[in-house]
Amino acid sequence: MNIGIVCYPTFGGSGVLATELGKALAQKGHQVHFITYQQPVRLNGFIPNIFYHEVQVPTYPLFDYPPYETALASTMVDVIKNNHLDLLHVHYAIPHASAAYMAKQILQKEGKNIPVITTLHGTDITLVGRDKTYAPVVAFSINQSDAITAVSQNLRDETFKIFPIEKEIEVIYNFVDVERFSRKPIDAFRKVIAPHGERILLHASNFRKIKRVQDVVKIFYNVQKEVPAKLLFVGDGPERSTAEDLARELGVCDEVRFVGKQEQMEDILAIADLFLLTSDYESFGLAALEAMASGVPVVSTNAGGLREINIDGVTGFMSNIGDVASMSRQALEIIRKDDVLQGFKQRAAIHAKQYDIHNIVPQYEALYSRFL
Ligand code: GMT
Repeated sequence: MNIGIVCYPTFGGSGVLATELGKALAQKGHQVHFITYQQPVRLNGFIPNIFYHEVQVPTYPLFDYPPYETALASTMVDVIKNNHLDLLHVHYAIPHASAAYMAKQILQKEGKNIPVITTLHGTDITLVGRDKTYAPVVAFSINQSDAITAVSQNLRDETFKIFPIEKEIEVIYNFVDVERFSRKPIDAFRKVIAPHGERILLHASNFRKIKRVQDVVKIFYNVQKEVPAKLLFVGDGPERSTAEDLARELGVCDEVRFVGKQEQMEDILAIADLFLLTSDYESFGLAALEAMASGVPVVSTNAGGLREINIDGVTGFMSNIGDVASMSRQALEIIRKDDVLQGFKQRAAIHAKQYDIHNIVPQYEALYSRFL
């Protein structure tokens, strides 16, 4: 098949998932065309049947806001026509679903039908998408898609609650390349972070408000009082300085390290003992799944789709949003004793296998086949 993928090229989960999907499809022999404004972060190295088309957004003195959506729709039309694409798979509804609708209409006038599949990822529905500045366009363009998928049952249900959706939404869970994330820890790296064998706690995100990174610092503060530990923060974003300030205020900033945005998550996860995800909402929590695939148990909130992937008492624990005391107790229960920690690690790794790339990618291929 000849597939167009539209996504955000950044470190966010939707872009990561879309890029990994494209790479997996290319490995299976499909031609994949990425259409976005920047080379996706996980699209590294040369793969012969992957093509990258950059959306150029020319500026003009009249434009206070250069019209990206128009440039994207025009690029879609160009790429679809010149590369004979069979279908377009857009990730994250805003503005990808409406740009795809526009491209579809333009091509229809020229006698070409291009099926559009929209995958909903989370905040495009539950946070940004429902805002009245976007909602009518989001609802309309989702309804115009030939197929709609959501990355968890929770997100599917939320979408039906928030928007008057007229079509079925299929759940295709996010996936992880289990083999890639089953790395052995690099001892030298572990020693740099935890020179005295301290437990390593980890949080990775875009540091937006919804992630409640202050809760991560508070949990770590409680944990390190009882068990020697270090905290690694991966990623960057608006709340990073809040987390730094709090770590300083609580006197733990020497035990906390911010390593910024990282591409080699598998090497970092390989040295971690516990992943913390304290979000107000996660449609899925891809970062938590990558942690589990690396054999790292997860202490998280029970928000949104996290209930579907983190199994309480098996792969980690869950608590109500903001219940720092409970999450601190749970973290300690997991990391205090070696044998308990090993049990959680093993079960997390086993559980992640059901979301392996080899199980999920064929579900997308089956969906695509329906439109050919
Ligand atoms: O977590 C974010 O804020 C980034 C966001 C994105 O669109 O990149 O992530 C969303 O999509 C991921 C991939 O499907 C999910 O794993 C995340 O749970 C989801 N984030 C939220 O729902 C807040």
